[in-house]
Amino acid sequence: MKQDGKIIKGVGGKYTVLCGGETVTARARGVFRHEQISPEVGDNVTVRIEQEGDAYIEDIHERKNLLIRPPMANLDYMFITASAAKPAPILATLDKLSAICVHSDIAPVFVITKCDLDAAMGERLAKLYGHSGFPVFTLSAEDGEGIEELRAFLGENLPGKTAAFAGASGIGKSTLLNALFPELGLATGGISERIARGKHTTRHVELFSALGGMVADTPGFSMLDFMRFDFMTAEDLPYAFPEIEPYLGRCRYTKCTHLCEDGCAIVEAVQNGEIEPSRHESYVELYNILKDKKEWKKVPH
Ligand SMILES: Nc1nc2c(ncn2[C@@H]2O[C@H](COP(=O)(O)OP(=O)(O)OP(=O)(O)O)[C@@H](O)[C@H]2O)c(=O)[nH]1
Ligand SMILES: [Mg+2]
Ligand SMILES: [Zn+2]
Repeated sequence: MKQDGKIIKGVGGKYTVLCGGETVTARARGVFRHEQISPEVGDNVTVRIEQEGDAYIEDIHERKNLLIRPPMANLDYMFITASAAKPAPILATLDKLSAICVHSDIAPVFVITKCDLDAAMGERLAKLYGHSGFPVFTLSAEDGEGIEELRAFLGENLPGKTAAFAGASGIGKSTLLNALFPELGLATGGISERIARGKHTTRHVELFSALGGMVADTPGFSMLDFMRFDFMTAEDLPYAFPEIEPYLGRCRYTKCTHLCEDGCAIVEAVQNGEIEPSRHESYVELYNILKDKKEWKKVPH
């Protein structure tokens, strides 16, 4: 018997596939390994269920997109989550993740948690990312502030779609998902006080059905996770920054790289306060990583 479904979890080569209302535990067929494709959470698949009850993923349907971190396929929304404090937000990481999402046709939404700890930082980040053209939610799972607004956004946008919450370890992704959807009962962890870092409490990506769509909790990033960045070419990069795109074509030199050239419309927009300086700094950092790369190379995973 064959059934179509969606992978909601994958641990140690065993995949949980949601087929209709039922879950099936399936293994991947060996053929995927030869093809260097591995099934990922979010994949739409065909499962073959044998008479003895063993189930195999037989086919992975065409993907809309695929991310390495978090390892997921077919995302529509990414809730890029950062905390106002403990651990402090790292803008370069947030900008990398948003660039990867835009490039992959995933709509980024910024969520700033723990605003009870540092409301001013929450406001600063909201202004920064709001000005850069993204939806932003500031909230606190501790006192409930801002949770209803995010729930309303999800109620409107999640039906029929797949979303993930991603960001550094310890910023409160699982705590927030529990506040939004108490029935999930996700494990949450503390913060190591000495270094103010998370403890990697969430170990696996898992998709949950909610509000007529699907939403994933994901393991927090560590400091090293975003070292590589070869998902696109330097030519693609300006299009991965929505606030830069409107200025393209207005620079003095047609081959402008928008780093610091005279007559660069983007550099001018930074100087005029139209583009946020930290966003341009991230653009420059990513450009320098990508500039020697000639063509897009598929990253094995
Ligand atoms: N003050 C405050 N603390 C919070 C808030 N949200 C979460 N926390 C605390 O932050 C710590 C980490 O929360 P988690 O939800 O486990 O963080 P996570 O992002 O899921 O972490 P990983 O699973 O490691 O990626 C816990 O001690 C939470 O109680 C908040 O809004 N305010
Ligand atoms: Mg977690
Ligand atoms: Zn330019």
